Amino acid sequence: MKKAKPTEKKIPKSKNKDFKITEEQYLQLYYYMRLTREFEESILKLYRQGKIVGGAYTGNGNEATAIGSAFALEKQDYLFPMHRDMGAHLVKGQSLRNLMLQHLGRGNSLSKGRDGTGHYADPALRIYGNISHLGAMIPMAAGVALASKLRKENAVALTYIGDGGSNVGDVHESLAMASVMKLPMILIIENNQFAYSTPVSKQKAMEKYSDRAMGYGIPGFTIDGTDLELVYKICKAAVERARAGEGPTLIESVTMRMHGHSAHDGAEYVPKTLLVEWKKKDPVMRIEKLLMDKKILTTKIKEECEKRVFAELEDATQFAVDSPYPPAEDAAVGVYAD
Ligand SMILES: Cc1ncc(C[n+]2csc(CCOP(=O)(O)OP(=O)(O)O)c2C)c(N)n1
Ligand SMILES: [Mg+2]
Repeated sequence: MKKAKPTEKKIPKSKNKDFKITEEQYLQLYYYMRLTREFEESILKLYRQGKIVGGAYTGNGNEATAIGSAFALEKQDYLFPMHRDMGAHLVKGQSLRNLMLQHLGRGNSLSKGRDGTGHYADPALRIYGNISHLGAMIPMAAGVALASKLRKENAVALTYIGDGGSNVGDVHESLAMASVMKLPMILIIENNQFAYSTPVSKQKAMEKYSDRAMGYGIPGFTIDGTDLELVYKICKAAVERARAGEGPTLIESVTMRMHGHSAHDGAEYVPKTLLVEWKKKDPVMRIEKLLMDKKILTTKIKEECEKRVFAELEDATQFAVDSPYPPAEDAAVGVYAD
């Protein structure tokens, strides 16, 4: 039997850019990393105070993947984030107030209090938040990529799926269609070692999730998802390829789900050694160290950034807590088509 060709690993060369990150961009990235981490910590606190009903998810460990990938998009591009990608919402322009209202289920939230977390759509920002049914978002992204191509919008659709969710049939169908039609779509498989309590070793027979790309005839990469620069550069190359009409890219981002599946899950099934190992690669710590080493970040800039993050969070939290729940008589409004 012919040996399978390994998937591509290096960042593809760009005709016109080397994807250099400017100092200003580095500082923006750092701000989004800190904001995302602190926002999700606030969500956990609000959950424990009984102010959030349902689930409270975090992307702790996944911040570089969410932020680095969304940072590669332009305004006209479409984002379909998953439940670990809060940073992507923020980078694409979603306000902290809207995200807080959404999590607290308020009547003036984007889903008008009918759902929480990232379950909303904001067509103006071209953000279509996670659909609960794992896998169902990928055909949406492929469909939008097709519509956008037909409209000659020059836009790209970026979406994500977990290691577990990647096994759902919809994902295969969408990739089959997107690859043959050369749709401007990018799929990031967030391999965070677990799907709820199921480890990846019980989910796949192949070595890497990116090996699947070969079956679709598209480029596939497996990258360290805690490396913000690497995530950004690979995604920028994939965006460029998609925009040039060359079709989709599959990126496996390897990370660790540092918290339980949701706030109720103590994750006792996760070996502690795994968490200790991955803690050393904490993506927020990594970018902070990198920027300190590059002398882009100073103690003063770091403190200013923290002050800004905490002030913005306080404002958003207060605004959401003070906002009303939806009126009971509106429960069925907007649920069915007229
Ligand atoms: C089709 C489907 N099956 C099951 C679920 C319940 N469910 C929600 S999240 C989850 C685990 C997902 O794991 P993974 O895709 O690896 O993403 P992660 O939560 O690890 O980021 C499950 C089983 C669902 N939402 N949709
Ligand atoms: Mg997972």
